[in-house]
Amino acid sequence: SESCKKVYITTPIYYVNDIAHIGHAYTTIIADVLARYSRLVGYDTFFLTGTDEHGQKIAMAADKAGKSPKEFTDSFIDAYKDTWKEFEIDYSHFIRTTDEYHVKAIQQWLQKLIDKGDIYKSSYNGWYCTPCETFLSDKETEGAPEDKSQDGPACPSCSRGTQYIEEECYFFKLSKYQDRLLDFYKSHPDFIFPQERGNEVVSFVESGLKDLCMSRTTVKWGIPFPGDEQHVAYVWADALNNYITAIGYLQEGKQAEFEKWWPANVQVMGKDIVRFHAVIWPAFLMASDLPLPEHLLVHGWIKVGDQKMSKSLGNVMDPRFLYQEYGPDAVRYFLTTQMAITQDSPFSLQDLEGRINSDLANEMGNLLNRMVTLAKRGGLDLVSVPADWSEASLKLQADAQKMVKDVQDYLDTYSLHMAYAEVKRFVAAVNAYFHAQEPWKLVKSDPTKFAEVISATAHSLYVIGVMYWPVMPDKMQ
Ligand code: ME8
Repeated sequence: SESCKKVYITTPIYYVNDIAHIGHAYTTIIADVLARYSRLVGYDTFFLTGTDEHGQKIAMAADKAGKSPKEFTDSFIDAYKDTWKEFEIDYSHFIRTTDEYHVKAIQQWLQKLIDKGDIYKSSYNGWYCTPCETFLSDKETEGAPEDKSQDGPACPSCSRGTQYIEEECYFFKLSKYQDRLLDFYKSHPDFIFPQERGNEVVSFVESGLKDLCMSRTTVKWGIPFPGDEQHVAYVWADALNNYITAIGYLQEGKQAEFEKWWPANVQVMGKDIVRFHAVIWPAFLMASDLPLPEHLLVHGWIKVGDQKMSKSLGNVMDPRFLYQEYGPDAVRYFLTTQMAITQDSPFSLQDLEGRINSDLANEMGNLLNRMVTLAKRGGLDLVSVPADWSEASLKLQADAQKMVKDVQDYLDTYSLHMAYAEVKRFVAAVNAYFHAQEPWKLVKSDPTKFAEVISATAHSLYVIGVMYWPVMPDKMQ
């Protein structure tokens, strides 16, 4: 039955060269809202998040801090977990790519693809962006300098300089999967939300895929390649597979668990990494004879001015400050209901405070307080269901039912801000109802009618509390 349906939701695994910032919190909160909603509906839900700990970028940051890479990444894990706890992130499992089960499974997976002939040894030369851990395509390196010791062309994703690398490496036959990928996009038009992001992916794949370098010899911090320890796995080959190793892939005694959860129903991420998830990841899965995820939910960037908020740009907001200043629920409310997932959105404390004051305090909080205060004044301890509902109350009830349906429809297509705009609209409708009924007059003149108005208002607030619970689990409880 529907209620037995399973739902598997993931976030990206974040690089641990620092503590989490609000961009990471944004993605993780969106995923948590979806996971809580899914549990609320009654689905059997698994929610995965974690950390991406290998690769050149982490190794360089560790070096700078004078620590070994593992000591370095270890030093951030508690802070990550504490931040998620503070923000009421109720994940089912937290994966670290340094976890032994993951390392072993990746080595087995690489061997599987080597045996199949989808991974072969050759050599690579080209430009590399370390902050993004990305090889630039031919098109992206047009106009590269003759002198390879200089910084190369700007990375198309982060705009920073790239470095020339030339080394022996193992390749994955990505080009082999080009046609199958294009067929898949065509037959699954709702694979990527929002659809525009899907169009970009299709034209990228249509422009031609080259085989992907899967190993590095000049980087030491990574998973050793099976049978060739000079090489470590390219960090994305290691990282993307976390989504399957976390639920038991290639681990003894875990086949049933793996088959229960895979494929993922929705994988949440920022638009910076959509190419990895919409091209490389499905190709890996095809090569492994595994089904593809149902949906990728791709959100825009949180910006400061017109720049992306990012650790390497040094303009990040610390979620711990927001937690202390505003508490988790208000921040979750702001991030998931006031920012359109489809767009880049500026983040400002002024906007956040504005929403707290108007939506949460004035509209919802005041309504609740006034209702409770009046109920007490009228001696009502228990909100009972009256024998007769007035026309206005019945209208409010119909409105509540429509709101619930609309929220479900929007959430089914991951339009969080549209969904919660419906709840907000209903809060306004309850306010209008409450004021029009003038219960402060009825409390003396007509106790029966008074009890009915309080009951309708209280029931409406209950519905609002349930619908907002995935967003504000603490306050709504
Ligand atoms: O890319 N606005 O890790 P990462 C919105 N390890 N979201 C933002 C953001 C911003 N300003 N900044 C970061 C990696 N994010 C890889 C992923 S997955 C197999 C490997 C969020 O630490 C957003 O979800 O750079 C983005 O995709 C992610 O953090 C990148 O995190």
